[in-house]
Amino acid sequence: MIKRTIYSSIIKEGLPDRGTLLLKFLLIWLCFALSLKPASLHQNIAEQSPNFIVIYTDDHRWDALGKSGNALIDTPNIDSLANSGYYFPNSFVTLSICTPSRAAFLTGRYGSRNGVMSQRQNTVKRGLKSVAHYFQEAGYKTSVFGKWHISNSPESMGFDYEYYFHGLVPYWDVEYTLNGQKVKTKGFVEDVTVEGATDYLREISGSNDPFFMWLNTWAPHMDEDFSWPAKGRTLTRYPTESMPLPVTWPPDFSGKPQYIKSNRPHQRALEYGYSRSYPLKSHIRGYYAAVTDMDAALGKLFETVDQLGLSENTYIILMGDNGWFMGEHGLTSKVLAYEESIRVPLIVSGPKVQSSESDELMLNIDIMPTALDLAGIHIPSDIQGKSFKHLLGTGNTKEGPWRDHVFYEAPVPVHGTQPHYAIRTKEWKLIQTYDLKKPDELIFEELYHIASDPNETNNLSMNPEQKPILDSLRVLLEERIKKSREAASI
Ligand SMILES: [Ca+2]
Repeated sequence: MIKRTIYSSIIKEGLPDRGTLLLKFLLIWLCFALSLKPASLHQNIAEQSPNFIVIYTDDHRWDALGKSGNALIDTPNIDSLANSGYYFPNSFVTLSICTPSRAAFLTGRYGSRNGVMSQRQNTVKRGLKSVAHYFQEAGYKTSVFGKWHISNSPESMGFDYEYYFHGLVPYWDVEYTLNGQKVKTKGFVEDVTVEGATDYLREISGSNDPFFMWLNTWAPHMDEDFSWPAKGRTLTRYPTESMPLPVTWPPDFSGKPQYIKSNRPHQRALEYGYSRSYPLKSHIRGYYAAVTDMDAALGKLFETVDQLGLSENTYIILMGDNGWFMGEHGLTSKVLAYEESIRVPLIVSGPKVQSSESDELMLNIDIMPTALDLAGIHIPSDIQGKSFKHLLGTGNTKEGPWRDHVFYEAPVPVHGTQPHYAIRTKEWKLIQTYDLKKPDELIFEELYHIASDPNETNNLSMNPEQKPILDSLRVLLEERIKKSREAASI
């Protein structure tokens, strides 16, 4: 078009002398350069693909975070991420245990669809692509750091760089695998993981390729000796006597399925000494200290992202893989469908993400479609999670209402649980427990009014006044259970 303008001006005015022609040409070239350079720069920035760092914290319950209102725990770096980004305090996992939660995140699907429903059923179904595959195909550098806990290899799940350890390890001097080679390390596991990730970021920061990084912490999961050997100076910040005891301690098992009393969920807590306050407080102290040490390590990661000038074009998404009972209802561990187990932190920070908070119900399977959506990559139609890009203030705000409930499935007995499922709305929760030997036979129901009873102390399932809400939640839950069972049998 520019060339055509020059040519037509020459035709119109006849052939000028060489000096005039040269001057005219230079003037036109100058106008061309001045008018187009800023536009093309702007275009480059707009077209630049965003980077992603997804942080999966291990056994990190939603309220082990300063931002959640917990005044005792120190998490300044994650709080700062939450304050600069979007915080979702009503976030849940599809199944509250490490291996299935990771498979759900990777595939955007429930365990009944992706094949991973316990530590033993730990292989993602053949042919299912992970979120990393989609980013890899879109030209992204894909990497994974820290804990890996499914039987499929990182490489087979779409990661082209790996620095990981598998499953249960100590907190200190962990052996990692770096792109297929065993590597001995010294120091606190989260410091080592973050150092690996920041070294990698420095290495690739000069590249034009965008990156998708999945960083998995190990803390605050218990170590292989069932303790939390955090740093000494961190432990001193949490005097054992000051640790808070749960509202639901000592436990009252009325209104709860009685098997949890005699099986591992409660028996293991007794082994830890939770019938007395001091051993329980001592565990809470260790857990809090481990969260604080993990937070400090993540602070170094955030600092490096800033130093490398990546902040403006990098989304940081942080989520817990599942929660953890700290004596609530006389329990330890996870899996069961109570809040402490299934509710986790979720934070999204990044380009154009508003500093805000939403009480919408989110799931770990939403991360995959949301990240793909933010990157402008096509979301596969059979993904069960939903993109919440429009909630972040970055795009379409005209989409319809968000989901009004989340479904939870734990059909395979894990750590002494029986098959159970739940529906959680903003106000209510219905849990159905099924017989161990006859998985179709309903043996117990729990209905909690979460809005007025967040500690799930009063089972309203036998209350005639709540029959209408019980019936409507039953319809929802039983429909979801039917679909889950159908998917699992495929
Ligand atoms: Ca976990």
